Amino acid sequence: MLDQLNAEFAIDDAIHFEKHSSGLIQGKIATEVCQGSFFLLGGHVAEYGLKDKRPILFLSDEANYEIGKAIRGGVPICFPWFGPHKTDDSQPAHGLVRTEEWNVQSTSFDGQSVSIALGFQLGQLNLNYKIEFGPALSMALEVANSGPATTYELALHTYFSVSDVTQVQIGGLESVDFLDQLTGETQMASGQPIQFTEETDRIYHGAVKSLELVDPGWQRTILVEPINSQSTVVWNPWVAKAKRMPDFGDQEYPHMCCIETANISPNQVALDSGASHTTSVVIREQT
Ligand code: TA6
Repeated sequence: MLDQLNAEFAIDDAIHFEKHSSGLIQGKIATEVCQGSFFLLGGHVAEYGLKDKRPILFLSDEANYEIGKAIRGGVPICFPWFGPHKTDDSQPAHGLVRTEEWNVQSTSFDGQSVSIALGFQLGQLNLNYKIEFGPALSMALEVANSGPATTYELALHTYFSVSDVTQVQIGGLESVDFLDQLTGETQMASGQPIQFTEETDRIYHGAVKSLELVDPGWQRTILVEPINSQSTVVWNPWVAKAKRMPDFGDQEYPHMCCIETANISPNQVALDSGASHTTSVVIREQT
């Protein structure tokens, strides 16, 4: 399979496929502007950073790499539901597609950016995932419905690498109300940038044009531009939850936070028969 993938989709030194130490197939990207990688498992973007600069995405040293399990870090895809299943607790958290192998549909290279299209068919829903590794990381997940009208939730569950989570600020959500997932209560807009002082697990409901993750420790700002997203999730597990996650180091929580581009109930996506919807995000280091 690896030889066939490289024969069909590898491009010079820009993108090729290799077997990860776990045996999973990994796409590796290296260009004049950036480096990155993704796994066929879960259509999972795992790494991204500008050339010769710190990684922008976080990847746990304790992550699992096996079919049937989600990789801890990078950008897991939560679909067709977010979080626990609403009615059937025998179902896995965050849906059915982040633990299955996706297929490669196309690759291209324009001299600066590498574009990859991955696909997954989940019943009547055809997922077409366009990823671009370049001066920015852009991810666009189109869902096309070939069956009766239906609804779904989706999250591009992006893990960001930070110097010290107690020092960072997230701007852009100051005027948006949020559901505190830890208490189940809806909180009014804070009017302030988000800072982390404890376990934080919030779903902000409302479209935003752009967010900024300001990291004074590494003197950088990461810009996050959601498109067709009505929900944003902000998460850090902090001390106790970090200890409860076997695929996450106890001392990793200070070095990450999640800003997730999503459409989550009551902002789930409703798709008529024959319709499609694309949820996208563009992530770039501010220069
Ligand atoms: O996005 C935040 C969240 O829903 C948290 O509640 C936490 O469970 C996190 O996702 C990770 O979930 P996972 O199933 O990947 O361990």
